[in-house]
Amino acid sequence: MRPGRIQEGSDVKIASADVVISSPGRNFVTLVLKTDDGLVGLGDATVNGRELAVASYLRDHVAPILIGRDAHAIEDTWQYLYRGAYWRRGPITMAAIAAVDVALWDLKAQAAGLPLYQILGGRSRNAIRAYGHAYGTDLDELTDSVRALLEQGFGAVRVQVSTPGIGGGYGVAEAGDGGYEPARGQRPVEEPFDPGRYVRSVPAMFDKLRNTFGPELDLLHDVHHRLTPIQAARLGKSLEGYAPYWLEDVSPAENQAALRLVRQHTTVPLATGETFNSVFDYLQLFADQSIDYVRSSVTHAGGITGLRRILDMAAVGQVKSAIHGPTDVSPVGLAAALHLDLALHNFGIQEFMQHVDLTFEVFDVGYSFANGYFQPGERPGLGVSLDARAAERFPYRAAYLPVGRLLDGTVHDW
Ligand code: CS2
Ligand code: MG
Repeated sequence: MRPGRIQEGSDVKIASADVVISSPGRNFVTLVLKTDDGLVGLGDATVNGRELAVASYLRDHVAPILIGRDAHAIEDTWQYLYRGAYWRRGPITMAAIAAVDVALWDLKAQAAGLPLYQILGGRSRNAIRAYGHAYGTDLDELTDSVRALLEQGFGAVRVQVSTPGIGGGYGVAEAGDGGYEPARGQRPVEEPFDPGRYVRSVPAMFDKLRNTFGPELDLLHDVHHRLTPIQAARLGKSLEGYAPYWLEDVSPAENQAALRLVRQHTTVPLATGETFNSVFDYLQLFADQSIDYVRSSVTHAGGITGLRRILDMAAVGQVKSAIHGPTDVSPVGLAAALHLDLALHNFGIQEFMQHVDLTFEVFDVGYSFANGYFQPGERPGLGVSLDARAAERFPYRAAYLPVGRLLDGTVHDW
């Protein structure tokens, strides 16, 4: 064997790598890998609002060097794309690597004739607990929205309400709009934010919900990166009596030291990481024990291989998973999360935002949800297939996430 060249391996090769961009309800980028023995593996590469950048990365720079590679060499291919690019990390690169990684895991599990969770170590639990999303423009609307989720069987609910006097508010649908997680329009819409009013309004929301629903219901809240560390610390302290399940993304966490400050002031559990894409984004957070939940998605954190690396490191400090599951992660990305959720030891909870019916005209899924819990299903591999003909009926539509502004017009984190 010549040094530096891997010659051993399986004789199953990657025969083709195609990128499908479709918009059944919202934009999705899907990588379709085929092997020379006829299997088809899928990977999600959707980066909300920047979809075409990942599609080009895959089509122009990854597909040509994947063809002919050993389809079973998952770790080697991950390292080949990560180290081989020289330019490491970042959401576009890591979503592209994730798509390849998940498609290869899908192929390997199909080749074994097993659902993916079986080759990730098998079941560590019977079912996967998920949280749903409730919201309202006022507290009465929010209460009705929570009630509707309780009827669907959820025992954990993310709660978001418009800030009085400002309107809008992260995670709240505007009247008639139908969507509370918008990516819409040829240009971003702009939304106002006022930290003072927001921080004063959140305890009132928790007060109402605890009084209405009692102590058993798990209540989660997403701050969406909008506060300074000291504002976040104050918010956390003011909520302790209501025992939130967590506060998410209290401040922009690319400054990892910010969460150390928040942690010193409050015992409210903290979750972060949906915008992270590498284990290196978490090093200080783990060393400081500043967080309780890892929010990265399979899709944006380098696939099953990348996310598992993060979650194994998290486990050392008893930090648990809370895999990101917004609707901008496709059913392929969600399925990958569910297989990992079932196999992980340090599972915490899974986010479930619920894709619209149109999405399932393109993606046929084997996972299911009932009474607050998911099952990834027993189909071989990920258990998801893509109808390429149907995908053609839903061409890409430019759609952007909103931009936040303070009341004086300063651009703020959205
Ligand atoms: C949100 C996300 O799921 C969440 O917790 O923060 O929905 C996020 O806003 C989107 O993924 C942005 O594309
Ligand atoms: Mg979030």
